[in-house]
Amino acid sequence: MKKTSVFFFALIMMGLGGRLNAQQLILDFESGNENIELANCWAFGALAYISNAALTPNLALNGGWAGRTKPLTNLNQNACWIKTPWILPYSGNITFIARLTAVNGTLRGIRLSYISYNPNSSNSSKENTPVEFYSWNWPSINLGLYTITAPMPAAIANSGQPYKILVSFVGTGGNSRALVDDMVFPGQYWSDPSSNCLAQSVIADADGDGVGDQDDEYPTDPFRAFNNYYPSSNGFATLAFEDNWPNKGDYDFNDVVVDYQLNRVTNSQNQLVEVLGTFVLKASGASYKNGFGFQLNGIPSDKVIGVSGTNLGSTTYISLMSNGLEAAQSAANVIVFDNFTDIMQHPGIGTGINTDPTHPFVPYQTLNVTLTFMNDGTPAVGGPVLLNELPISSFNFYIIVNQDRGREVHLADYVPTNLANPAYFNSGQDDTQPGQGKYYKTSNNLPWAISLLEGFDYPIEKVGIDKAYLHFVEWASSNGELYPNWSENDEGYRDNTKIYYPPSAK
Ligand SMILES: [Ca+2]
Ligand SMILES: [Ca+2]
Ligand SMILES: [Ca+2]
Ligand SMILES: [Ca+2]
Repeated sequence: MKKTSVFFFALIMMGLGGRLNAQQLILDFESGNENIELANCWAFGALAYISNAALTPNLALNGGWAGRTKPLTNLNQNACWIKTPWILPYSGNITFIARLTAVNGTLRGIRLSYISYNPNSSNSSKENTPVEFYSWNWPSINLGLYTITAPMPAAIANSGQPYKILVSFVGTGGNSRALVDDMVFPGQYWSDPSSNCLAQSVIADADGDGVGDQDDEYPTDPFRAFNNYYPSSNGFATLAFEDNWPNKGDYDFNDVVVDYQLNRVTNSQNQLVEVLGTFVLKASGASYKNGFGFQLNGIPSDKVIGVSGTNLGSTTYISLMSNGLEAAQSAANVIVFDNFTDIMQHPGIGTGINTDPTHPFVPYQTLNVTLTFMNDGTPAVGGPVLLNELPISSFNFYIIVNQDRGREVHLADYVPTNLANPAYFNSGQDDTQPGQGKYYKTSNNLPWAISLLEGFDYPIEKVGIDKAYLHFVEWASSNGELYPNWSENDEGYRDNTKIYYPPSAK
């Protein structure tokens, strides 16, 4: 076994053209056996390996072996030739050395052509017709050693597409042959010896970011590759808050209702480029002026370049840093809006917006918020953030009640920010117990905020959620084990007379 492995390793290393490095293919004939090169997709027409020992001493080229054509008796480029394997050509010079075997003949020359790959060809080699790009003739019929230098054509260099290079030897008159050695081709080996020497598959990648066009959701943008939507590319989740915290109050969960969709845009290295947050303001059954935002748990503020699209009207209770994040916070905090009623106007009757079916419906308003993590490939001063460092669970949403910055209301068991006022904890019905990881829950584990994946038909004004949703308390107090579908419209789950349905849903 071991011997076989070593043999195949040697075969591969030598067979890819005698020697191989990442930048070029080399054919120096030193294997002494053309079958080795043939097995690795080189091809030869009327040309054989010949050892220096078999040549008269003044004809020897470099090393122990060279290639020798048959007598060059016509101008047909398909008579005597060498053809490379499929390569991805790089820019640079094709070089080799050559000399004639005798001083006879009228004309001797070398022609170089490239052959493009056609995977759909009926021809088993999948080769298109050769295109000549270089022609050189011996200046006179002599035995001198010539170095041939031909630039890789710009049309194929660095194209990322597979080509072969065809080197043809031509002549008229006489019977001298050509000797050739030390051939160098700039490019990357791209044949597949295990598949009839066809080209390896090529994945089109127009922007060169390493993500193929088929998978790249930004195929012409090298700095972006993927969208990562929550809850889906065309879906919204819903946040609903009760603003009487730390008291249960009317517990109607309609004091701030916001639909949201997040898109964490990443590049080919799974680094966050930006977070696009779409927030649809739907209802605020509140007399308070409530704000809304979120903390990125575990993400320091210096990892964010900037924030745009927020609505921070005229109030002054929020202080921002130059990057648009809230000041005096150790983790990144985005205040999306500081006063709901600046954005959706109260209809002029009753206490709330879109929570009383007898009052006028106020059209929803949408805020598109962008958090920028990288600008044209450059991260913020704090360095890049990987997608898995910002799971959806690290979005820590909260409201700020009535412009009292310290009075934050978060989802159950989400931590307060640095600016929360600890005096509120364990007052009213709040039973926050940091030592147990318990936050924003009553002693009975009831929350003050919920996030629902598939939307939420919230209660009408001042009707407790437990009266509208008949299994809410069992669900919440069991930490979600009982009635996981409590919010669905199943028989016996809701009292529809206590739920607000917007006019379009009626
Ligand atoms: Ca790409
Ligand atoms: Ca891209
Ligand atoms: Ca309420
Ligand atoms: Ca309310």
